[in-house]
Amino acid sequence: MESSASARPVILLSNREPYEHVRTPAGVTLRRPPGGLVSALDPTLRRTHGVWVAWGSGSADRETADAAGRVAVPPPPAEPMYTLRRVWLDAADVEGYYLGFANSVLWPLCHLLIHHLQFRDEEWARYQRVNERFAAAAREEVSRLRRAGGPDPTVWIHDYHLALAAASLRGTVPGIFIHQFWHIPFPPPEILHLLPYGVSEALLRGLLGNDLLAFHTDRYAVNFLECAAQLLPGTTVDRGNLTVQYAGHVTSLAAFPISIDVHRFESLAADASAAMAVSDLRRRYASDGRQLGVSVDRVDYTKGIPERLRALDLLWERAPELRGRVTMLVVAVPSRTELPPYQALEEEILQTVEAINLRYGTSTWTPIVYLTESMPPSALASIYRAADLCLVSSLQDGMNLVAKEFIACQIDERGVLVLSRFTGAAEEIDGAVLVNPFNVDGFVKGILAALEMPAAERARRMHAMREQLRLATVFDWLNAVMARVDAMMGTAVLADAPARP
Ligand code: GDG
Repeated sequence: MESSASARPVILLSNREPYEHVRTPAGVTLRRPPGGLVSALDPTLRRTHGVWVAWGSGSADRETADAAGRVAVPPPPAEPMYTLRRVWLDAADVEGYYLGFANSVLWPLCHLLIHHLQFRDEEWARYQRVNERFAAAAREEVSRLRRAGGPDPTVWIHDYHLALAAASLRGTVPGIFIHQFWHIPFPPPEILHLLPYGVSEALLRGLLGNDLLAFHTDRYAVNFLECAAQLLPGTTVDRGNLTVQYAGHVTSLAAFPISIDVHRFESLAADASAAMAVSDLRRRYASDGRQLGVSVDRVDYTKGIPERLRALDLLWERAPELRGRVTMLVVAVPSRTELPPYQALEEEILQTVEAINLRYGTSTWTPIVYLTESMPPSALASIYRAADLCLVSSLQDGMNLVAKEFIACQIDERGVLVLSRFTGAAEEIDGAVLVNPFNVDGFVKGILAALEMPAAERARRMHAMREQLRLATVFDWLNAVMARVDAMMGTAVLADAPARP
């Protein structure tokens, strides 16, 4: 249907770009971020010949784009299908907008880890300016597409880096449908209230520029609604319908739990080379009845990595008979390494791993195998498939895709998922062993329950989780968002139509 949102060009705004050009000794090469989100959104942009507006972060991004920062993607030899519009940030922008306000204010605040919160006026000012620049780029792209004729585009903004873009666009591009997906938790009012006067209001006003504002769970949507009700004078909220009215405009709130490309992970795990890697991993780490535990994270204080290591330490201290019975493969890829809390965390993890290995390790057993190199998805899939248990211990996590990747790759249905109850995934998935990472004794009990779980019970739970996941892939998520946009645009058109006699 020509007028449906799914047929309209999408102008997508996100901090990270889907194609990055980097200069290497061998010349300019193209890099694609490994995440499932880009692979899910890319087909939508291709199908609708849309525009992706993002920070041009690659070292060769400028020389591969035109004067306005546009580059047709996918690049040759593939047939170009949509436009990547790069937004240029200088070092001070990256410092203030990205490392500063986005990752040292909004990130800790939304994850309720407020001792990491570092607010600075200059960074807030940069954040505002960069958001304005993203909005200006999107505005130009809307005008360009409108001049070219065809159906009107919709604008889809992603995440906490761009909290102010929607209101800026709404004020200057009338009649455009704008929606945003917030990938991390949204905090309750007393936490958002910790921001200086004016800042929380500005953030709420920015997000209320959206027609639809979506989160992973109802809980985050309700938190947003309560923040608007309590912290932004002049709002009218409807708790039943999850809407917020402000300055004559209504924003609908919704929950769409994100997922992964389940089929891709299943295929990677079932591949012949994966089968070889799995036998190799099991021979090395899980022979003679020994179990293999895994964890995969970006090194981030929200992921509860030290808490996980402390629980393992306590497990081996209290149950000496389990020494040598389980090996833990910890994949922890450094991220945001420019920021001091992330550097300190990396150091803390390394020291704790070394101390545990020194305390319990023997000539034939290393308790924790610590891997910090980013690995290709095929290697991850083998690790997930080989594992007897997977530990996800986030202190707070919007969704957590690792939990879903583990389930998808468990094609032998031998593994147990030990999952923090503070993840969006825990609110959706039925069949994991839920733990509270702040309660070390309970966490140890959870790991013990997983280690001792009989094979039949493991298979039953994993089978159920795999079935559930197959019905909720990232494409289902995408379709659900688009269907909601369609429904809302249909409603808007009907509301504007003259009354029939
Ligand atoms: C945010 C929210 C929400 C990790 N190491 C490697 C690697 N990874 C991949 C994993 C997974 C991804 O990184 C991490 O995703 P998460 O969902 O766990 O966490 P965030 O990065 O914090 O993502 C989160 C998500 O947005 C989506 O909305 O679920 O709550 O915080 O896909 O596999 N991938 C590869 N090699 C590695 O070494 N290839």
